[in-house]
Amino acid sequence: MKQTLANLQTQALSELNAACDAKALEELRVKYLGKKGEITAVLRQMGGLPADERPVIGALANTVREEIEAALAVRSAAIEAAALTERLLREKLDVTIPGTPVSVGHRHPMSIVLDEAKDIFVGMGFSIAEGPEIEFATYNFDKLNTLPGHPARDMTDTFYITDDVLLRTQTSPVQVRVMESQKPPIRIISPGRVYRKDEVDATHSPMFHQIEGLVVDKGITMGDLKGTLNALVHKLYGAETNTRFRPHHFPFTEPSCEVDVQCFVCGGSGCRVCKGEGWIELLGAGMVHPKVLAGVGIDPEEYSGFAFGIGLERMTMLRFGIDDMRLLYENDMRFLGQF
Ligand code: 2U9
Repeated sequence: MKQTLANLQTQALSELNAACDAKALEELRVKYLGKKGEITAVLRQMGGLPADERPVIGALANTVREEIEAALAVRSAAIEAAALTERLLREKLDVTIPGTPVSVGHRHPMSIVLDEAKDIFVGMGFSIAEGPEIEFATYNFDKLNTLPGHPARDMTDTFYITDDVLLRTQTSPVQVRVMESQKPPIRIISPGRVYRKDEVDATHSPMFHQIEGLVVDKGITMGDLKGTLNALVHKLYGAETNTRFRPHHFPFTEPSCEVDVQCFVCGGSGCRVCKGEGWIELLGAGMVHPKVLAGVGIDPEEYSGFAFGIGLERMTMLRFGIDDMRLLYENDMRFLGQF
């Protein structure tokens, strides 16, 4: 029986060394160490041995079992290591292959120009004010010296919700609300959406955006207005750009003006962008009407102020050379992706 066990060990170790995968190893484990395996078979025959030989054979059988278990573990580790090496060689990772591009969005051209304008005004000490797009007619018109009967109040120009409530036609009611709640000095810009009953074409839309500004303090003059707006134009279109202040009329400012910039494309000689004029109309402005100041409880004898209004769409179109306003609203990524 000793010989049988010795033969079993030799045979098992040689078969284990020849095994080349986990499945073959498991079959060998069952064959030699399993419940119906070879070692168990030897132990079963021990009943027929003389009593003094049994412990000797039992101990030998255990030793053989341990040897086979140890060899199994060694072989199993070797097979696993070989499999890992083979896998690492097969699954080479090429870190130089370009990744899948992630498409990153960016700001709308109007947001780019708005952010730029905000930076310029904040740099000059202005704060940014906002207010409701649905307004009372009093705030949109009466408090801005635009009294009943004025053509701007007409049903054909303004979106009325009721007789007294409307979609604001300008952001000026925001400035009125600020003046009612804050004492001068006031330096604010109010960017936002406004609504007018205009037919859609290349330069009109029933919804567009304005940036309006207001400064109220003691001793504010037309010189402050010109200095501030010239600073804006120089930052936007270059320090060499000339401006032209033409007299105009607005009910809420007196005196009022329109401000043109010398064409930054042709330098004033006349081209497609300035339509041969040499000048481009950019914004409207003026000294806040004394009646508007008095209406919000600011004494026009003590304080004066200037105000201005710019169309953001117009600013954006001039800035990027866009010739049709509708392109700004269509969300066509082929167009928007260019800015
Ligand atoms: C208060 C007093 C006065 C705001 C002003 C303009 C001139 C102006 C237009 C520019 C192009 C509107 O977007 S547009 O169509 N705006 O010309 N706006 S002065 O004056 C104010 C505002 C608030 C209390």
